[in-house]
Amino acid sequence: MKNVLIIGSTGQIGSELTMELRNRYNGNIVAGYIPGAEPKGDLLESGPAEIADITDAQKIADIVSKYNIDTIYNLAALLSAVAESKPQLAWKIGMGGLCNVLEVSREKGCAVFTPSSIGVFGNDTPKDQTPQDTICRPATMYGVTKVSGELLSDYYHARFGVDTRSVRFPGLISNVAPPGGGTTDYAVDIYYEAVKSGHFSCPIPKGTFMDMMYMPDALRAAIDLMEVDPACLKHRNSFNIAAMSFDPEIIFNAIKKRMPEFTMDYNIDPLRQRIAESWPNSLDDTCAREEWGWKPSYDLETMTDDMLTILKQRFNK
Ligand code: VAH
Repeated sequence: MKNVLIIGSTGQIGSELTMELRNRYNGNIVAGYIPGAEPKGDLLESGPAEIADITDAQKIADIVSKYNIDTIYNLAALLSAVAESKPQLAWKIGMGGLCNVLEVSREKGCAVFTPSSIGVFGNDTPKDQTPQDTICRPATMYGVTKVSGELLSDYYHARFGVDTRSVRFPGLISNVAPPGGGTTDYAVDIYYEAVKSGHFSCPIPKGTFMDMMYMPDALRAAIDLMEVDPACLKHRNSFNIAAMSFDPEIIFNAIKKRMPEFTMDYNIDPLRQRIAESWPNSLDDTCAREEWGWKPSYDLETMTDDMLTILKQRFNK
């Protein structure tokens, strides 16, 4: 029986990952949260929940012991744009928190999934079909925490045998919990505005391509990687995974094809523009495909159909 702790269970990934894990496994799937971000509705009623502040190592250890946790999904992080406004807090949560999770896992024998990001790449990285193994000199604190997290997680595997695994998520698009403070979040906001107001002011310039992925594919990637036989893995922290790459014009036109009245203009956010332009245009995810069978199910067309259908139902449009 699998017992899992999700730290950050009420965030954009955690709110859906926790439910997916509860649907798949019949053990203790514990929703870890912090005060002020309590689980609600199905997330609260469908399984155990505990306050799990990643900066409190003893609390994490107590939860692991109480529920006999064998796997930790560590989703606690400040996203890229917010992290630029609070770099010290981003480091404290991203790296101080990861140190706590890795130490508890070393002592208790837990496997650990900590998402990385295309944010590990910087202006010196090849932008098109970015390789799995390449230069990672990010220009953001978010990227610094993610590349440092990859290195520390690989160290804990090599030095102590902790089963650490990770994927480099592109921008994630979802319709459950809204994202908060990311550079790619325009690709979520555009769908909501198309349905709610019919107009979107885009903070990212035309021609700025970034890798993106629909949340159902992201959840499957995380779970599939954690379930695969470790003997298959040549890499661990962290795998490039990819699904689609687009700029604001392409996603706007995909929506407009379905909603002809939809309009968009640009109101550029210089910070998000600087961050977005430092990230790749597209990733090479051959290693994930070869080592653990990664393959996306959604492309821009099928994601747009699904997002608009769900949001129109939600907002009675
Ligand atoms: C962000 N959504 O924009 C996150 C993600 C690749 C981007 O890490 O910060």
